[in-house]
Amino acid sequence: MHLMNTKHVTVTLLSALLLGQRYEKPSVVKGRTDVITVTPWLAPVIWEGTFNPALLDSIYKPQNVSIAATVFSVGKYTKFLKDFLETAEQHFFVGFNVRMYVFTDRPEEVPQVKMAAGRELIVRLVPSSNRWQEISARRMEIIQKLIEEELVDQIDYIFCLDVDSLFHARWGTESLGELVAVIHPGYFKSERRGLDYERRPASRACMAADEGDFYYCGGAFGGAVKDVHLLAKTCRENFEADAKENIEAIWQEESHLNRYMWLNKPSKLLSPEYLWQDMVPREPEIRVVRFSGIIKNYQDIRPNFSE
Ligand code: UD2
Repeated sequence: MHLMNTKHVTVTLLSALLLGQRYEKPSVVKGRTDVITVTPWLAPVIWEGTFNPALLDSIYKPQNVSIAATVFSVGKYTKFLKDFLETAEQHFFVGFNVRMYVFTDRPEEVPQVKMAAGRELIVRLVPSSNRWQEISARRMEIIQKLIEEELVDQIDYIFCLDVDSLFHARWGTESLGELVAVIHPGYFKSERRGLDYERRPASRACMAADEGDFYYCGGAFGGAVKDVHLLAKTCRENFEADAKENIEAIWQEESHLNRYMWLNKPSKLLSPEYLWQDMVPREPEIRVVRFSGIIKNYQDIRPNFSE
């Protein structure tokens, strides 16, 4: 962390000062009116048109923030890595210190991707599994350990991302916050009863009919490393306690994450621009797709398709 040289910091501070004089004055009456930009607990919701990227970067640059990202690529999912990593280089925190962690059981299949200065690709071996549900859910345990063993006190923020996805446009400093959740593209206009939470009281992920703010993605979440550590640890413990009682939440760790975010409100929400799904038709509120899940043939890539 804080690796930038003095010349870089000076240039950055100068550009921040210049920018301070140049950008358009914010209006108190103009802005997005087709979507909410703040939640009832006063967390901002980030959409295109709600922020000035250059201004935000000029605020964060002098702080020399560092960002880790985790991506799991187990079994046949290694085939998604090249496009994921190459597009991350084009759009994900460009110009900032980034550590990209790839967790895989097939390190020999990790492509060589040229990383820009200040950005590092780190490959870690994880066991394979013949259940996709386990691969997906076990991410919480690995993220918890990663933070404990090497990120805490070294890295400021972390984002945990699905690999079968591509970046198409900027994902940057506007997304930084203590606890950050992405509103799921499949449910962003749904009523409570339409949100696909775990509903069985036997599970620790259970949400009652009168609970829930939004349905959040398991495929992208993040925040300050300490906050994400608590989230990962809690979801892992609840998932494991459920498993001991032979219950697995409907959407594994995503269901537990949703329960966690209900009890511990995210401090920043990212609109579905930050994890769209290519198979979902675009909605008028989505002016930019920044990151999206590609259409995949589950039968070809999952170790256990039929379950
Ligand atoms: C959703 C969520 C996902 C997870 C899952 C429920 C989104 C966009 N995706 O996606 O995050 O919550 O539901 O468990 O919110 N993986 C492998 N190898 C495998 C299987 C999975 O590496 O054999 C990893 C990989 O990083 C993948 C992720 O786990 O992106 C999630 O698995 P998925 O994409 O198959 O799950 P999906 O599409 O149901």
